[in-house]
Amino acid sequence: MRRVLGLLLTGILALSACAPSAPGAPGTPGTPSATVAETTTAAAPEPVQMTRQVGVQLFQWNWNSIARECTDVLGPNQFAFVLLSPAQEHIQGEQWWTSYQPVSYRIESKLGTRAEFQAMVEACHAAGVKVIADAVINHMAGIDGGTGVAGTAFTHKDYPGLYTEADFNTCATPSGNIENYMDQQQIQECQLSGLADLRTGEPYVREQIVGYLTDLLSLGVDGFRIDAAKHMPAADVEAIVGALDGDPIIISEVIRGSGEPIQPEDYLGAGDVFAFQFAKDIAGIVPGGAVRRALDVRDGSVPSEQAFTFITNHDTERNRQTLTYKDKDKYHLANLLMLAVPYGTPTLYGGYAFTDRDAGVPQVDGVVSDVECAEPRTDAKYEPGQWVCDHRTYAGLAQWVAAVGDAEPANVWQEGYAVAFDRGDLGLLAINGNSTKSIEPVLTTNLPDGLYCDAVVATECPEGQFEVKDGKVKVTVEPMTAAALSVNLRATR
Ligand code: ARE
Ligand code: CA
Repeated sequence: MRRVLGLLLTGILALSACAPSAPGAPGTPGTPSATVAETTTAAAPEPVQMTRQVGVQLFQWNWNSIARECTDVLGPNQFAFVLLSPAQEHIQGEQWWTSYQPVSYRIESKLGTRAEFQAMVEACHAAGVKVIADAVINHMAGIDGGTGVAGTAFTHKDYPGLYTEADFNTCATPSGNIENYMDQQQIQECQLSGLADLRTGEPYVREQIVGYLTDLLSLGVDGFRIDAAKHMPAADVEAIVGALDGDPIIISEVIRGSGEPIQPEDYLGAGDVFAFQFAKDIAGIVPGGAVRRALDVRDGSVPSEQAFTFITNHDTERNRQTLTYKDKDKYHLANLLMLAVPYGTPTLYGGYAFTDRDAGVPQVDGVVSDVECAEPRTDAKYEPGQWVCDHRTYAGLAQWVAAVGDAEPANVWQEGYAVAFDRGDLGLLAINGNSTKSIEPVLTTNLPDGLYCDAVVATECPEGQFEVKDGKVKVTVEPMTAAALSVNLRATR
């Protein structure tokens, strides 16, 4: 999707507030000016056009808060997209996971009203940021019955005006639930944790789902995360997606399980997939420090263009299958590696601190309160419920990724637990996986001569920190972090 996302964005780019980062715009880091021409960078090329690539999952953020984040942070820093939590009506309750128990397809939830949703999409688009909705279409609720947050009364397999018992699968396991992930039929026709399983092969059910997704498209969303895609035959997902207007981004959630009969590759016909194995492999590499290996990590045979990479998501930070904010500098290093390598479309994560796996975010009368980001902490000692806005830490790197685009690694240098490489002649990144020692290599680089700033810590470059001269640059990198140079983050004096 990397390349495609960039192309799809062109329309928005032309219209939107991302113009300040276009070449030659006033105030843009690295914009050539008269003074630059007079100094050593006279021969330097023009700053390159940014191609937005990095996205962020903002878990359990309400629509108003996402609108504000798009305007203030994501748009100005060249983020490509934001991934939402589910928008449809769901069961009542304090837990975060009520979002994943649909009761109707009305766009009214603890995260906001339909009007707020629409306003959020508009704000994000105005900032040049695409909006990916989380589509829960495999199932409805898991509880016996009740009233949804928008007032819809339901029972486990009866949703008035939408689905009746005949629209749900029955299943031969004693519990009616999936008990064996080696059995394709169970995975797709039994209930996932008691969630009423829709007959997604039936025309009527498909029509309702297509109606729900089409409604979200009419509110402007640019694509969908397909929740629990593994639990629907790939052909069903393809048929549903194929019935949608336009060419929305589709990212299927299919967790790679070793030896399982259903794998992410099966869903590439419907669109893209999340690269779970990438996250797990990076989590394996980081503690040992052998960061060079990150350059070779792939998710099975999922091609780069169809892989959405991430370091953690809301499930894996709870079941600890990946690194999380609780892993402090290791988590930081993992995020840096994901952003540094050219494989996949990187998806950062913003959520909240927790000790109880089920604990949701603060609500007032069933409505989630606005996000207030905690001050970033390197010791991860957040109070449960505090918003952890790590994604903001990578604002400079989101711009770095937008600048280097698809350029391949070059001039790869490695020593001990450190690795450095160019991305074409547009950027350079040096990463230090040693937890105690700094590195200070003199690197060979394709970057043009000039004074550069570090995109790991800066979004603007009033004065250069690293000097590239005649294809060489000396960089200093503290333990467990990186230095990132790009042609768009050069000193303007
Ligand atoms: C909650 C309660 C349950 C209760 C249920 C029904 O926790 O005890 O039975 O409600 O009342 C989320 C939460 C669940 C929650 C559910 C509904 O995580 O705890 O259940 O919402 O409220 C599999 C799927 C994968 C799925 C994971 C969780 O393949 O698709 O399980 N991930 C998505 C979302 C989740 C969400 C759902 C799906 C449901 O990201 O957040 O659940 O919409 C191996 C397999 C994997 C398997 C994994 C875990 O690794 O390879 O395929 O993932 O084990 O079982
Ligand atoms: Ca199913």
